[in-house]
Amino acid sequence: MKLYYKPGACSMASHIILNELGVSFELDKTDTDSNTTEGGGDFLRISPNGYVPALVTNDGDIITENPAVLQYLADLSRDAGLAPPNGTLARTRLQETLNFLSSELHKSFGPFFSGVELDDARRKKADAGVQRRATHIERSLADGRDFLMGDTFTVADAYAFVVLNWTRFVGVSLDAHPKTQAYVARISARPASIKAMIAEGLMEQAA
Ligand SMILES: N[C@@H](CCC(=O)N[C@@H](CS)C(=O)NCC(=O)O)C(=O)O
Repeated sequence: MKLYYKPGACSMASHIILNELGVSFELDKTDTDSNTTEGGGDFLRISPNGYVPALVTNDGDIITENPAVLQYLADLSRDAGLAPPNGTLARTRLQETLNFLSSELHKSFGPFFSGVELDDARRKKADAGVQRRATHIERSLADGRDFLMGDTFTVADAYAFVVLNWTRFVGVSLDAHPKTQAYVARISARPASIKAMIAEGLMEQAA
């Protein structure tokens, strides 16, 4: 398998899951401005919409869109328990959460990454958008659960972690969401997350 990624971008969720699975895979660093990749390909031939993640499977199929890539990876190993079985209510709940992460939480960061300098009013509005979605995460964790779907780590946690971690880079505070802060620290400390962050240059290898 090959994962097209950008350092620290949403594609890092799939990178974390590949590490969790312990399967062999290649990475190809992508520049979505020039649509080129370190491997030398024309990225638009891989992902015509020009964004990561894009996963090339061992059979040569190309999968895009975070919720689809993450569920494809989870379904490679029932034993890894990264998603409940298809056809169950628990799987529908996971899909509900992945859709929230993709279309609500992830997209609420759009203004910060638009390339346009945000004036105070726009920054405040963008911050409020993230806070509103973080409130939903905080509510989901209110019963003391360790992970978004309950007691078990799933692909939703990798995606939520990567997106919530962007708050550190864009200057959004999670202080109003203490359970969410602890959750981010918890997922960040997983060996698979640390390995992905080191490989993508977000973290230094411990001496
Ligand atoms: N709907 C897509 C959105 C993916 C996305 O927003 N990718 C960002 C990185 S987090 C990207 O590659 N942006 C570059 C661009 O849009 O040019 C998904 O869920 O996979």
